[in-house]
Amino acid sequence: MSIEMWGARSSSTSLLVAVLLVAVSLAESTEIIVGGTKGWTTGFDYDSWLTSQNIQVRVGDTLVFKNPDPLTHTVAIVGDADSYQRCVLGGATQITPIPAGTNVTVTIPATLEGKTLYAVCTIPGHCTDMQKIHGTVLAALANSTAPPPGAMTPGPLANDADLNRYICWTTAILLIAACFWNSG
Ligand SMILES: [Cu+2]
Repeated sequence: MSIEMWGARSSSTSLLVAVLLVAVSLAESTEIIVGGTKGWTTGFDYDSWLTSQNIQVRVGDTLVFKNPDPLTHTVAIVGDADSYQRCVLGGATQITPIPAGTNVTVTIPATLEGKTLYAVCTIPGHCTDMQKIHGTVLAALANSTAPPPGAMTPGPLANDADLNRYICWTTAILLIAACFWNSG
């Protein structure tokens, strides 16, 4: 009886660990909708927005640029602060058009770790109308918070039902043991 019980408990613990691993791996990369409900458009101060939302941009995160307008925007990368400030877009790279009503997703590469991402719209007049965003790229969240693959990790009881079942079985076993002890 007790072997069966521990078997059952161990499989529910494994399930819990698996669920936790999935949760941790999901938490490691964040999807950031640039501008929130505003989307990626002109006349909105993205740099103030990023600061006010206290958003941290990390390697592996995805930035979603949603075009809410009936015209095409782009998202492009400029390499330095001066070009970004003055909207000098001649050296812009990775220029990706975002047709009306569509989205473009940019995944932050590891090469940007510790550097500043400068993203702009290259449609004439849009960068100078504040359609640009910049922020320092932080390292991805450490994997060390998750147990290494295959590691045996003692987990807490999955939930109250498991705890109740555990207490129930333990009590039953003790009662039966006490009966045998008394009858013997
Ligand atoms: Cu634009």
